Amino acid sequence: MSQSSKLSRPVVSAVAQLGPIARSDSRKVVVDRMIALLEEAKVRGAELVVFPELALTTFFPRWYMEEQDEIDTFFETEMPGPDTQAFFDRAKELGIGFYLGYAELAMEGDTVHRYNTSILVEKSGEIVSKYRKVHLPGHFEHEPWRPFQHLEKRYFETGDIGFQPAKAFGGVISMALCNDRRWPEMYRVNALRGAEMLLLGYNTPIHYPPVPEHDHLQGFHNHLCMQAGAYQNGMWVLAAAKAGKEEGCDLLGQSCIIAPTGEIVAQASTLEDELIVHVCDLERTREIRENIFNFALHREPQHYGPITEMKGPK
Ligand code: CDT
Repeated sequence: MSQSSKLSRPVVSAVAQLGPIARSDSRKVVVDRMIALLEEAKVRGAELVVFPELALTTFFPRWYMEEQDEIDTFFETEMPGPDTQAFFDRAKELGIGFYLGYAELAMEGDTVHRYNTSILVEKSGEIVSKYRKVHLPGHFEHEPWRPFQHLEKRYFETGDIGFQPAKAFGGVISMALCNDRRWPEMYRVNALRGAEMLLLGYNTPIHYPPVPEHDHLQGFHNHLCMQAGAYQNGMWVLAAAKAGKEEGCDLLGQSCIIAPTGEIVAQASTLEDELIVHVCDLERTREIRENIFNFALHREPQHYGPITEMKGPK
């Protein structure tokens, strides 16, 4: 045991994987399922529950839609709003905080913005931070050759907040959404800003139409990038999937909790609504950060210029 591991800052944390959500499912149907998971989390002692990306609806970027009114039915104009207030209320009654992903329609003056968003809510019910997805995957235009679309680039703007960890749950907590987990810069920026735990939700189709020869690697790549991000930055990573066959599209499960050593310490074993729980000691970040990845001692940022100066290779 290292000296630092004698200290303990536990956060009893849960990841709430959701099974498929039908296009016809109302917000109430989904919120009721999520409340059931909150209640299970309470019984199992959790104080923080992580829900998936775009948790309140089916993963709508799989369809090309021309009518903005139709697209906007998948967005929330307020949070909490009439459909989500019951969820906030129940979480507060239970004394549980949560991470929730949803499609956000934000008005700035007369301008409408649409983001793929997550919020972090403390046990008190207060929204302590908001994140808007930075790495939007997929394509802008309708591509009828695909068996399903991935139109995040069309339906959302790139997030304008960046990576801003917040003080919460007795530590420093950051957020990301789905495709962000594949980008090492996301973990490093959050770690440099002091994040000890990263929360993220995802919707990952097993079939990747542009490179189908990688379909059998979806599960491997999912864990590979998050385990590497956890270890190389000495942070906990908690990842919640929307899983299973949703409107004919198979979505990856494998929701998990990863320790700062890169080890998976809990993993979902179904493609349905499922809760996994682990006591995450935030002091365990020190095993890594004071040793192998002691940033202040070992980083050499004078050699990292292209990371921020260049978008791609010249
Ligand atoms: N939602 C999301 O970001 N999904 C992507 C799918 C692969 S890119 C089309 C992901 O990175 O899992």
